[in-house]
Amino acid sequence: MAQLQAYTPPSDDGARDESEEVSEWIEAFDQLVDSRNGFELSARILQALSQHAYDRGLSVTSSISTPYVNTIPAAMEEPYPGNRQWERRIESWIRWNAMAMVHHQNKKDAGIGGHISTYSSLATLVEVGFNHFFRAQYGDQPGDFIYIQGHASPGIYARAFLEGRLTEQHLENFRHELRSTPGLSSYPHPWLMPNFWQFPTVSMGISPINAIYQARFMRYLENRNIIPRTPRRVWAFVGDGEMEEPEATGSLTLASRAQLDNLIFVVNCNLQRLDGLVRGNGKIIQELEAIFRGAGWNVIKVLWGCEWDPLLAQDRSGLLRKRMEECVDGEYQNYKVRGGAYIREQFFGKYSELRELVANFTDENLGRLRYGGHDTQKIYNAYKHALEHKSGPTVILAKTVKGYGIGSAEARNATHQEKKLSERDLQVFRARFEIPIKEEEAEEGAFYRPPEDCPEIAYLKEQRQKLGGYIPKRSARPFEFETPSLEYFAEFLEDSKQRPVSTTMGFVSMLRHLLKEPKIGQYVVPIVPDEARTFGMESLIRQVGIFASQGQLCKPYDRSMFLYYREDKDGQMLEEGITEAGSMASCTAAGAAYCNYGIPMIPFFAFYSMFGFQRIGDLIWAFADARGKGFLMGGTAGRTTLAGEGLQHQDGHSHLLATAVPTCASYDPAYVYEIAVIIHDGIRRMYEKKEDRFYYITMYNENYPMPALQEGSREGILRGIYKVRTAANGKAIVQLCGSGPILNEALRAQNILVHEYGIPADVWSVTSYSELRRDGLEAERWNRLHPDQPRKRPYLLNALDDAEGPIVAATDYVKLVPDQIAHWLGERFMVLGTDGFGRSDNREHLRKHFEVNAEAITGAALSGLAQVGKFDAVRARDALKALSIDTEKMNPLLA
Ligand SMILES: Cc1ncc(C[n+]2csc(CCOP(=O)(O)OP(=O)(O)O)c2C)c(N)n1
Ligand SMILES: [Mg+2]
Repeated sequence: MAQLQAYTPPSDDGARDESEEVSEWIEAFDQLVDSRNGFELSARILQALSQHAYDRGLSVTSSISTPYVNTIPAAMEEPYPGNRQWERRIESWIRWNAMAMVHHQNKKDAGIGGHISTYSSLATLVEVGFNHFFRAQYGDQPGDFIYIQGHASPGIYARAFLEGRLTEQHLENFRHELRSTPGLSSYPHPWLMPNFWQFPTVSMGISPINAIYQARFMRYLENRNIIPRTPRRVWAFVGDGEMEEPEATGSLTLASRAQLDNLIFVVNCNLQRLDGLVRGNGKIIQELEAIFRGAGWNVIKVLWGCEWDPLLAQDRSGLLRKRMEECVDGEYQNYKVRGGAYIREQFFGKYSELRELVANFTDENLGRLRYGGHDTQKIYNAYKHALEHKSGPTVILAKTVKGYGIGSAEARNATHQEKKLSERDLQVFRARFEIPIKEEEAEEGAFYRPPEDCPEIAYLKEQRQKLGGYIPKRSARPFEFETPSLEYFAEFLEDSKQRPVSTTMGFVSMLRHLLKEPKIGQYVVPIVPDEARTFGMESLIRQVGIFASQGQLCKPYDRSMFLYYREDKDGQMLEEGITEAGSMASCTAAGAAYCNYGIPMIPFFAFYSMFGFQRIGDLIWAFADARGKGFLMGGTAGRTTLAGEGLQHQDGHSHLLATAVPTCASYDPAYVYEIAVIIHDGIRRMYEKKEDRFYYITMYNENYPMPALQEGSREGILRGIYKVRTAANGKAIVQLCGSGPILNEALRAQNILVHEYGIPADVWSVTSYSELRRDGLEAERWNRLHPDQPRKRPYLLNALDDAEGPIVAATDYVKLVPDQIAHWLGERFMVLGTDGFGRSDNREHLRKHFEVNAEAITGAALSGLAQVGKFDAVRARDALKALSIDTEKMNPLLA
């Protein structure tokens, strides 16, 4: 079994020839390995030797990547347990149907798209999983979670077709989701196929990070005894190109730190991405190995198929290994594109000894030397090892060919974009995979449906039965849920007794209180990306502890203090460190747990609002696709309320981004009781009423006395607008709207207007412009579609009812946020907002700069009144001066 690595002696002329000495050492070592228990023993001895060499001052750096051969030597493999012949046929039929689905649709509807080459490289990797590994359930517990490369969806549909779960009509309607018959979505989207897909994966990098945090969240639920511990695994099939995304590698060390042996990555290393090679001048597999090993993962390389085993066994000189090592991916691509004769010349031909090694091979046979990722035996053994590996995650780096089996497109740079096959390619495909359909049918790209009673289909079904059923499958597991009554939040509905507090403080107390709720407290998951102290959440750390998979391995220095930094095996809080992306992935695992585990976990993910939607918007989009529930809490919100921090920190637009997510209800509350009402109702709607939605709520760090909830305001708070202070002296002739702390500026403006200018104004708190807009658009749509029916009126107009005069809306967000309702208010509506880059200064100066302070609101109200002839224009001009408004100053938009 022992192999000599090609050894290069030092180039020095006078140096002795060391190769013999090296051979002797290797031989002795081989004897040790071959002795009884020698395998483990020799590994330990090597380690001890390496430590000793280091102590003696020798610089023996241990390489982070291993030779370019399979990690599991052939001699250690177990035989394949399945019926290879049937499995090969099944796989071939799936390959054909997957290809036909895309081909077909693009012939019918040019440009509709779809992918052939990704699945053709992935097929064997997933088929071995479907036939032997992926469990659909563990007793009454959910089974494995499988994240599949999004672009491989046709293959997954094609399998479900053979399983009898999808009909031919489904396949006919791949990417035709808007027809009267059932359609199939382009990629895995739980929103679109809620009974099929569990995890959205198609945006590159989202799947790897979500898979890691899913596996971690599984441990969290187990450690907290919310679900029983099972051997359940998270499998993530990802592309080698996809691994370039920062999200894909950014959280790898968490997986090893948290010892996630429930996590298996399979990287489909077809060496190519969309445009061409991932690493043409290097080797992506070696690079990935180094990254994963460096991050503490167990790495299994599956590079070479069984045909290579005898060649490697004869490679006494190590030249074959050397050749494998020295070729870069660009050359490996060449071999696949150009075929056997080229391989003989360029790969083996470089060394006469290697040319000799394959002298008996025909060119055709050389062309058929498979890579490991297409060899069931190699894949099976890799998966088996991965399952047996304890105390950490495993990655399988499987070498494959992109476009495998697709005649003229195999391994070519353009293969990713291949949508239609030529007649010739279809025939080649048919012949190569022995598809039992007629030539004419093949030309059409017809689907192949095997007879229901053929042994292959019986086998396929039986294998799935043994593993607990079909997968992927999304089924909303039923759960009981009772929302606590609003009285449970009573203390937050009262005033703060003149004590100045911030909405953030109010929220944190509410969260602490909710965590103690006897029934649902256990389901609450506070998540922070290293911002607990920023939000005053440190008391939570002590109250519920931070989840640490191994507990706290040291006695913290502050142990004697009341609020010490408590980490625990069953800690309830997820302190993710500085990773908003990771925190969002945790939020995603928690927010979809109601479905994946049947447990109504309620995430509260609190983050710096500037680093939320703007930074991790795509993860939030995927969260919505996954029908995620929970609360995103944007802290230190507002471009002028977060004082001092300046341009990169002051958020004035997250609400705009949140508005675009269909299932996200975004609120910008001014008072603690508003937050209490919104959270209470949110919990009820999401978990009791089972609505698939989530909330974005901004919270601020400005302290001011909080008033109490007034009777009759609840509906307005939830729907987006309600009156907080009616004009004291007579009927208001101008309306002032404020959100968040800017509501205080509106209230101050109300005083100035009445005391300095004798103008009565009403003040409204607008908790959500986007909810108002959605409601308005809904009414409008209904009216448009039902011209003969009585017209519906948007809630906004009902709320404002006979409110008179100009309406001035001031926000700590950009003007487009209030502008969402401009449409219904016409010229009456005047908007003040914080468009432009932030500045480091205090609130007073920031609000003056952005023209959202009480003076700016007063000035706008007077201007507006002057325009409609209700206030003298010259007096208005003078008022602006009196209010210290610099009318000639540069627009803050570009200042
Ligand atoms: C975030 C993101 N950027 C770009 C794309 C477009 N895209 C789709 S597939 C692909 C290449 C994928 O390469 P790889 O991950 O190696 O998968 P393969 O198809 O080779 O298996 C790209 C860039 C995307 N889906 N998501
Ligand atoms: Mg690839």
